[in-house]
Amino acid sequence: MDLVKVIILGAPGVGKTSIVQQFVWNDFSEEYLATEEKHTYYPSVIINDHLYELKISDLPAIPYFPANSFYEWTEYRFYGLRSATAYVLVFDLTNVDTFQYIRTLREQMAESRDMRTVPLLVVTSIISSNNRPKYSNHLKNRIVAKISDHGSEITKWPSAVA
Ligand SMILES: Nc1nc2c(ncn2[C@@H]2O[C@H](COP(=O)(O)OP(=O)(O)OP(=O)(O)O)[C@@H](O)[C@H]2O)c(=O)[nH]1
Ligand SMILES: [Mg+2]
Repeated sequence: MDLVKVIILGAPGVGKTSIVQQFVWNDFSEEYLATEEKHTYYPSVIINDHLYELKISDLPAIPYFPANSFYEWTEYRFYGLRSATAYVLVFDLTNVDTFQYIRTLREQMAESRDMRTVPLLVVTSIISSNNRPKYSNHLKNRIVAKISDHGSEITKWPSAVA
């Protein structure tokens, strides 16, 4: 059985834990409990008749991606940041700083390890506008264009702006 190590990253409060718990438990809580230590989930999925065991790591927001194994050991021991099979980068569509945050992380990752064969998904949430932000198509297109430039893809586009 293949073990797929997935790490969820993003600025504080963008909905990382909510996305993981929705996926693993089909559950959502409006209560905000900041993640203060690593939580690991082990769901299994069957895709094309093949069984994969996922190891999903939900981490507290990290200020930077470790440039090498020395920094990983000293700053983020046991997070497994540099050995993940895939990354999910989460940002809040209503807060452009959170997009800048994952953009910087993505650049640090690319400097730190060869990302050519490492899947990276960008996922967006809408946290701070009661789920009903007034987004112009112009802003939406700019964000999509930025993500495309970055070689990533949107996996979940909130219906409120679709
Ligand atoms: N309106 C709305 N609220 C959301 C959504 N996703 C998460 N939230 C809420 O936003 C708050 C933060 O969500 P978390 O999942 O804890 O965010 P996080 O990124 O894990 O936060 P940290 O662990 O502190 O980095 C919680 O109160 C959630 O209920 C969403 O898609 N829409
Ligand atoms: Mg969290």
